[in-house]
Amino acid sequence: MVTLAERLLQALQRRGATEIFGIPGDFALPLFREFERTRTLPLYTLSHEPAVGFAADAASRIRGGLGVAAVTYGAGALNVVNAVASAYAERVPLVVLSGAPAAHEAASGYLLHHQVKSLDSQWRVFSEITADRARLDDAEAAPQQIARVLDAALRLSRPVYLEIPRDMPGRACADVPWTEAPVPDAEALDACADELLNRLHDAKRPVLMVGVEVRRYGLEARVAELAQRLDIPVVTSFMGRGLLTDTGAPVRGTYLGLAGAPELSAEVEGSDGLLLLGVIVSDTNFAVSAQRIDLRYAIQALEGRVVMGHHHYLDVPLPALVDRLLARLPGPTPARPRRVAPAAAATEPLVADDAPARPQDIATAVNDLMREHGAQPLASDVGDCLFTAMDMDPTALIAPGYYATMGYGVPAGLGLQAATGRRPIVLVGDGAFQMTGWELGNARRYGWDPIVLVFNNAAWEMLRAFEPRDAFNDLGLWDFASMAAGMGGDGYLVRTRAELQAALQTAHTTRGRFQLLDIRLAAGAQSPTLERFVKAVKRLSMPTAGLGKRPCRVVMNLVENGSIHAGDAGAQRACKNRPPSVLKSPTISS
Ligand code: S1T
Ligand code: MG
Repeated sequence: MVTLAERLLQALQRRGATEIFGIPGDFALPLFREFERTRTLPLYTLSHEPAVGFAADAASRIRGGLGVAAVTYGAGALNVVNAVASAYAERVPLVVLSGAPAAHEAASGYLLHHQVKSLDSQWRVFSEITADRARLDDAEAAPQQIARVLDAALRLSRPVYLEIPRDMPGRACADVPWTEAPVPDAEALDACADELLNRLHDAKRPVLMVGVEVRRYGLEARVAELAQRLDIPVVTSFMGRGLLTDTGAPVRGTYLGLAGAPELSAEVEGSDGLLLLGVIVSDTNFAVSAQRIDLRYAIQALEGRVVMGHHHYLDVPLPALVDRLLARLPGPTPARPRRVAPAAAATEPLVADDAPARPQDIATAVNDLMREHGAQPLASDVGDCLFTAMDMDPTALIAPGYYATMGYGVPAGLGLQAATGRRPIVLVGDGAFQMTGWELGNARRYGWDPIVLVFNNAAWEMLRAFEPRDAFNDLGLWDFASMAAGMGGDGYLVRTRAELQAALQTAHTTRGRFQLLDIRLAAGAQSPTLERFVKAVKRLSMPTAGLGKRPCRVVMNLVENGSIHAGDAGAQRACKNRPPSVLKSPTISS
């Protein structure tokens, strides 16, 4: 007899899952017992459910396919909600398996432990943060339900939820069918591909920007080839940083608006044919633009739709679109050789002296390490560590760049190593480490040995940067270096650049134990990218009410001294009778 749990595990494995992260509870014990009996997928238990969700998310992001988080009903499942919400926002096919009361318990008439307002409360919470759901309370219906829900996760690249009453895992169950994705309309696909290529052909300054869907649908190699054949400038979105790294595609860099390289930002914002391929149109990707990008003239291919001007093509899966475009484009000819990826910006090696370590020194030290020993995957938390990652050489990077939840970095590093066997470098601030850094205590029993760089500035610096006067963003100094040994790793107290270089070299050569560099940063020390980001956000948030009625000369001064920026609607109104060139924002230098 093959049990329902075994069928579920086989179906997960067929759809790319390579492990399960979880924390059991009495409502989930029969399910976890089946995990252990069948050994279809390795089970990694962690210490707190947010980390279970983040690790499963990271496993999916780095290798493709489904990530799997298994939790108990109520206290466990509701603890993982933030990680699932992050996966929803960032398009990650994460599968949540939750234990639940057995049929006879649900019918007992008692209020059950772990229950909230009603037995369905949890189901309703997850209906808001998942693309599909099923309660596996009927072994006959279970195979179809499992197939429908898991295939929705992959097709939509979103989290899904399976609730498994504890009297069900051991029930006999038939095999889970494999459902083929619906075939899109060929004629509509052709019309869409033709119009898209015509628009790019007619544009004087076309640009290709790639985003997270390119990785979620496993398209990096094909999109790299498309970039070659289109022969136009290629950039990544902020969230898409690290995409196409291993493909040799000629990616020029990451678009960061006013917080990034001015010439790259100008090329993107000045494009009259901006192709957004799998790019989430979010504030973190576009809000700090000097020149507001008029998306009406962009070509947006996202969530199975393509929008060009007023034309909407509604059923265009990204893989099918990319294949249609490739079929229409001849490969590079000898006359037009393939573009090569620009070499990473040559940064001078770290000066290993007694100067205090700064965020940009961490970027330089990591670049030195990767240039000497090869690229390493990065798992980054939210905070200045993620802005600092923008100055690291392009390499595989996983981070919640849009939903922007803290606590992701360390569990994501563990999930990355569990799923791929590759040793990650984890970038995490002291505030985020306080949330989930303790999961490192689980590394030893699974043989994981990430290198963890703690940006220890004793503050929620990203918030303090906007309101330096507030005391509530100061955290006091925690001695993380001393805590490492108690969790089974090695800790290094790093204050200077010489200590940073030495500790990173030692960490690199030490395997089998996690390595934690507690890098003490001066109060207020910020990466150049965060500095530019803060300046840009402050400039964009300047109150400009009534500006349209001010004399253009006055407005030009405000724009020239950086108080407001050229794209502001009020500024444009004030100078509507003057040539557009009179309003020119100064480029921001750090
Ligand atoms: N809680 C959670 C779970 N996620 C968040 N993003 C926040 C709160 C708000 C928040 C930020 S950035 C930030 C907070 C509290 C400070 C991060 O501090 P730390 O990890 O020490 O990094 P750094 O000092 O480099 O800033 C987001 C942007 O709203
Ligand atoms: Mg901090």
